[in-house]
Amino acid sequence: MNTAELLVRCLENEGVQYVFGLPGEENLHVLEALKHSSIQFITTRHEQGAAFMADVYGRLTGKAGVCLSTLGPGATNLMTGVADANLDGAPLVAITGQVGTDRMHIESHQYLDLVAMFAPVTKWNKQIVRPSITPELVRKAFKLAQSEKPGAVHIDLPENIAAMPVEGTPLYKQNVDRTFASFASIRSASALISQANNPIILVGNGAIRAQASDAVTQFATQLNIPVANTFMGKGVIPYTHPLALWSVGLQQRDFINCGFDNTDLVIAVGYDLIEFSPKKWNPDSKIPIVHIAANPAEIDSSYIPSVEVVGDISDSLDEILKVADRQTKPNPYAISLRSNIRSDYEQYANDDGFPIKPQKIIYDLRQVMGPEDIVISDVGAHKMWIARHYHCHSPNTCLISNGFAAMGIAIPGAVAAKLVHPNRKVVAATGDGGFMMNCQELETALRVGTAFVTLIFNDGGYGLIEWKQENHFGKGRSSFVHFGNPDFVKLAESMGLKGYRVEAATDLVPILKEALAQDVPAVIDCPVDYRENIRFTQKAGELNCVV
Ligand SMILES: Cc1ncc(C[n+]2csc(CCOP(=O)(O)OP(=O)(O)O)c2C)c(N)n1
Ligand SMILES: [Mg+2]
Repeated sequence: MNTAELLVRCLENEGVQYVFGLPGEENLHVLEALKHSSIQFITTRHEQGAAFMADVYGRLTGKAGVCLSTLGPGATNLMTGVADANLDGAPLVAITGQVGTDRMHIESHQYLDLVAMFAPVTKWNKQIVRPSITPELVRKAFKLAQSEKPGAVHIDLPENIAAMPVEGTPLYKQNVDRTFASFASIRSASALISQANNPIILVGNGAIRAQASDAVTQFATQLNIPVANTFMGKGVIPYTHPLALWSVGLQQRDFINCGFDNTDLVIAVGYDLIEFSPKKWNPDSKIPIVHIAANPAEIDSSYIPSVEVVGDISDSLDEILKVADRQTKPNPYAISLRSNIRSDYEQYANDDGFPIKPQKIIYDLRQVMGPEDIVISDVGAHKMWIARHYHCHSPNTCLISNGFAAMGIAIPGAVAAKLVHPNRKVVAATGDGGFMMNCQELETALRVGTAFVTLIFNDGGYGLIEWKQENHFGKGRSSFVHFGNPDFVKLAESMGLKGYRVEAATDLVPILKEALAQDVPAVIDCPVDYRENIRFTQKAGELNCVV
């Protein structure tokens, strides 16, 4: 056995199903070992695609997604997806090839110090400097990647070490016990929650990672406290629940911000500050906070919890419920807020404007998707609209990158989602800019048999940036954001995919239905009316929170 084979045995021991990657001369031994393993290697068309696939696989399963590249240029290409996983709290293990240890000290073809390069975008990373350390190193990599808060780790394997003979077996995987919050913190939290007149629950991706959505729903229902979720907390409570206030986190104010203006206690559950700065909802640091999470609170001058309940989230919520004593009358303000948010959403149901308003595109998308089907959003103006208008029945059914927020994640992410859930419908919702960053992975999708739909919000530009420029400098005063597009239908067809073009608002639902029924990946070119962006800014500016 050589080191590469031992590495692959260790990956099998970790339960790895897929390695996403792109071959190179420096990882021949690893590829050879993978060929003789139970692991399926998914060859991608760009290393970034491989990393995004591993990223979304990790987010959906809680198990580290694994991606692989060669040294130098392969590794630099991999980095964006690795960074995305790290800042989004998705468990990921990146493996790079490397020159032999005999030529790292001199100027060497394609050599970059990859341990130094990946250090800022990972939780931990190391080079395999000796064959015999492989089992410990791999076990440590997976343990760190998958433990709270999950993220990316990186293993660098020099080619001469990969080929060296070695003896060894993978390490036993210990079960990590859940940790529970102290009674003192449960009691203090219960007292604050019992006394508050107008509390609001703010849920983040930590609650999704901890699979605490049933506990959150029960907690909110029993204590009658409204729930807002961050973009990455979607589905934690069904959007149809009478206490669901849907998503919060836009840069500008929205109805939901009125809820935070009028609260006297925020109960933050699995809330990651990276997504939505507390400065946006607690600028004067006056709102008392109860922090309920697996880890202690991050430091932020606007986030100084009165009490930190640190431990298993579901257990903490159940324990607080046993002690908390609140009158169970629904809060009339929260109810009226919900009704405003809902009617704003419903008003686009029959909008027939063309190009189609983003609110209507998303309304229609929700109509054709089942409760467990999955939308992967890319990054841009469409993401903001998806965050605001696409609502979920259950967790991990609308994935948004809101920690690193890298464009180009949707198509590779959809490949991973379809591999994890082959029986669910999957839609990659993307801007035309993000589409052109990783559309090459549609060939991967066709080859590996992941038939999902790519829905392009076509505005001929970097819409979100145009929106920001107009917010900043005034209407019509944007620069460097427009571009031309290929014929997306022909592009899809040239790749052996199905292509559709939306030509009227009423086309979208039938096209979506037909596209979702295909057994090959399908691409829908949907013109979008982004005049709604600046209209929304104006409306939000006029927002008056009446209590
Ligand atoms: C890789 C990367 N590059 C640049 C950005 C900055 N950025 C955020 S949104 C955006 C525009 C996105 O354009 P498009 O994909 O067409 O979506 P739209 O905003 O038009 O809906 C840009 C350039 C980013 N987030 N990620
Ligand atoms: Mg665009």
